[in-house]
Amino acid sequence: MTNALIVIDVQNDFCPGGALAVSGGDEIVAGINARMADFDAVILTQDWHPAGHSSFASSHPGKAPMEMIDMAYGPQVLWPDHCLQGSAGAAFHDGLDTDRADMIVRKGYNPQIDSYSGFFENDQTTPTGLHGYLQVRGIETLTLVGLATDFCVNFTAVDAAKLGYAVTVDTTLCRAIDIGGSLAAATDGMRAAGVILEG
Ligand code: VGL
Ligand code: ZN
Repeated sequence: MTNALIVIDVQNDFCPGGALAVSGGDEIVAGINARMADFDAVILTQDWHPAGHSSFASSHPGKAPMEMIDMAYGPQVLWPDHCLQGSAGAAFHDGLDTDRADMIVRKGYNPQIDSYSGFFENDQTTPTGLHGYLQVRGIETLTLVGLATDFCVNFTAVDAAKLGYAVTVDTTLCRAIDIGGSLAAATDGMRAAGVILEG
């Protein structure tokens, strides 16, 4: 069986000093690099938003970061502006071994729809192409690491399990945003979907 390491959004904006910094986000980089050799394939995801993206609080007058809004596809957390296409904040953390990656999947480029998952945008319908890529390579077993545990790692893991992959999340190589109980909810949701939480 062919396996892949999926490295979620290890980008400057999610690391300390970044626009949407995740506490300890940079602590996982060395450990992720060290695990890359254990896999047949390494795939990176990269959050990649145009200016004025609908997930930014700045796009909604009177709204502040971390408030909720109802989008056409359901409730959405509003974020500070982050991971602007081509910006330093959207670049991978300098220490990440990006040379080892076979594939980089960008997501969140649709101005109207956020995309936490590496597989589908938040409408749960629009595909990124990752599933097709994994299928044609015969990859059936996935290990997920990266940022943030309760958003992009969670959504990617649950989608992957629904698509029929055997999914493990190495929680020692993830860090969470954890707003309003989001980490506990994500942990329950991943377990319920059949995701193995390691660490
Ligand atoms: C993420 C919030 C907004 C993530 C991305 O990578 O978990 N979270 N965009
Ligand atoms: Zn984002």
